[in-house]
Amino acid sequence: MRKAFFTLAFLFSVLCAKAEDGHSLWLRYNQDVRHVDITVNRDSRTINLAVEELQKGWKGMPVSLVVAKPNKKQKSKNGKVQQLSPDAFTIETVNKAKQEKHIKISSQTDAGILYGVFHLLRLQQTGKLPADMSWFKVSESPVYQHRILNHWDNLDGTVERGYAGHSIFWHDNEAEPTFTDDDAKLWAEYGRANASVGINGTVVNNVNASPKMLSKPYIDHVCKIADVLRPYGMKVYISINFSSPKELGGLPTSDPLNADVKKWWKKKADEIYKLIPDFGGFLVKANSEGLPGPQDFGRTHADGANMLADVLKPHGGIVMWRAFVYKSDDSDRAKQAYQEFMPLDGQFRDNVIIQIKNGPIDFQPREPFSPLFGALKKTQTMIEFQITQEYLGHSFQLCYLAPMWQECLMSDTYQKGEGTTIARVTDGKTYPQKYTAIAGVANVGRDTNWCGHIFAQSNWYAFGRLAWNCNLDSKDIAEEWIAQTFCTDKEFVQKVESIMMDSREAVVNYMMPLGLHHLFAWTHHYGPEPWCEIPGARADWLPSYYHKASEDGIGFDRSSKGTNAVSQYHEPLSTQFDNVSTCPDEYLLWFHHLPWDYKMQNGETLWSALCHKYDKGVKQVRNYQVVWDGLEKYVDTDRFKHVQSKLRRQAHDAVWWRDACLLYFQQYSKMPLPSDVERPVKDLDEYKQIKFRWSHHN
Ligand code: BDP
Repeated sequence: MRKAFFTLAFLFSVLCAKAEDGHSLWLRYNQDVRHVDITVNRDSRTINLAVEELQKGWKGMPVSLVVAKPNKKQKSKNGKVQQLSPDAFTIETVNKAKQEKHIKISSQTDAGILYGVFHLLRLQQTGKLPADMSWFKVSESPVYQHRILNHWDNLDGTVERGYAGHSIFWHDNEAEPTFTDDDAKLWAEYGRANASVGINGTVVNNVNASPKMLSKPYIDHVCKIADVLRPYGMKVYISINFSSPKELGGLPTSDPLNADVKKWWKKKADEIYKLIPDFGGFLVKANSEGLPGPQDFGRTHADGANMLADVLKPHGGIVMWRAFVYKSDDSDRAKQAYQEFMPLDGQFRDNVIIQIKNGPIDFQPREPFSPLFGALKKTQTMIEFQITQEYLGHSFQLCYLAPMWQECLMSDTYQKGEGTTIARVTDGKTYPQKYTAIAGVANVGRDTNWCGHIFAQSNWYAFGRLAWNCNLDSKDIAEEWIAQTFCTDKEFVQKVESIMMDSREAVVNYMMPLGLHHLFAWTHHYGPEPWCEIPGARADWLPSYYHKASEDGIGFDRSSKGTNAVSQYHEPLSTQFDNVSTCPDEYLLWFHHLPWDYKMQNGETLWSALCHKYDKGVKQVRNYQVVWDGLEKYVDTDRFKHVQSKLRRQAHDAVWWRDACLLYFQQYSKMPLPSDVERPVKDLDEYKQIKFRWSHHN
């Protein structure tokens, strides 16, 4: 083994000067300088980064980083040769008589070494390393091969549904993309943060893609981004516009079966791979919300996806084809993705993955899982979560999303009997998948603290951790994040963790409890507008399509007596959801339209239950304010005040949600508020006048 020594008197001044503005994320190492010997058996930019990281943070015994080919003869218990992920790593203490005692981090790849280093540092930062390291050994291997952030970044620098400032990738100069040294530095910091949680891919532009993305200057720019991110183990991907051959290439059509169109895409793919040999592939939103797609030419999603897959295949690229499709007709939007994709099962190439949002509608605070996951058997699927809080309070509100993602990943689809959870149908264990992947819509922007709200960082962090290991517990992830982002004090960790774990349920309660969905204000999706009417707007973009409140009751009847969306789920779920007495309360008004005086399991009326849920949500947030105020001594002033003021706004807006929704629905229920529910301070018309404050800073 080639031995190289690195002197580790590391300068922490740069890191620390900025530490408490949130820019350092969860990568805030303790500040004392140590000297540790590090040996490596390979020289590469990634290995150098791994070494640098240890220099910044490691305070234990010497470390050796060993990239080694896997031992082919290594068999698992059942006698089969184990297929180790290239990203897998082992950390173990080498305790041999003839060698200096040290920690060895080994992997097949440089990226695996970097993940191992971050893991070791995480264990140290969270106080999880044993006091006696003599017999320490841990091995890790990711569940999904591709762990990808989707940036909805426009080429003019704006970010669709972004609440943390402008794009880190694009400036407001559409003619020619430019970048500065500061941008490259930011991309490197972004790469480092992603590597620290195992995220290994990024889609750098919006799914609502401009054809311009495929023009030379933009591809060159992506090449620059790829060069910076590569050492961090990250691949870049782009979203493409399906009519690029026509819009950009000047062809008369973009029909995927047209020979010239195929040729155009092939040339484009070759051009991209010439510059970026490890380019990841394309993300495609087609025939969705007005975007072009193969159906414009009488072709299917499979025709479109396969044509692109064929041009990427020789280069090893993949197509992530989104299932977020719904037509403007009077059918139930929640059923449409299933209806469009089921007939195509088995028709997609092996380098196409269908990217499905967790719920059948659209990233609502709570949805049942999309039935498409349990349906497709001969088609590779992946899940798309939304990290950016479009529907969960933007960057104004503290809402830790991991419990929601875990709820979805652990949902049983019953696709192949009990235990076929979403995690297991997307990780290739139920039906084989050549490629496995998971995507999260990023919440990252140019704000100093990256995400607009310090606690929104936890969602970036948790997405990465769950993408690496979807079996991790969201509570453990929260604790890890708190310990690294703030401090390891027990009282602090426990109290903040209880706020975080409660926070998604609180948002559901004060926004849309009991299965209500899409009560959001037109376009910005922040405040309540159950009354919203826009002349000429698509019915399924208006809240009344979803809540269907009238004097006879509230809720969307998706039971067998209604749209029969329940039939898209396997048994026993189908019957469970169909039957109002077995349908879980949290999905009640998702699947059923019920009278206001409907008797709930606990004996109260539906109206009373709804009021209590809304009121509870407000109380939950007020409690966060009290708990946070009691934790001042543990947090630096800037971050303490930042969170305090965000919570103030959250409490204010939770009241807005509760009062506006209850007053609106009360017009139909015509029932009084229960005596223990706080009274509104304004009348409905006043709530209707409230305009959303756009600035993402308080
Ligand atoms: C919706 C967003 C819209 C996105 C769309 C999508 O409001 O901005 O373009 O999802 O996922 O939730 O394509």
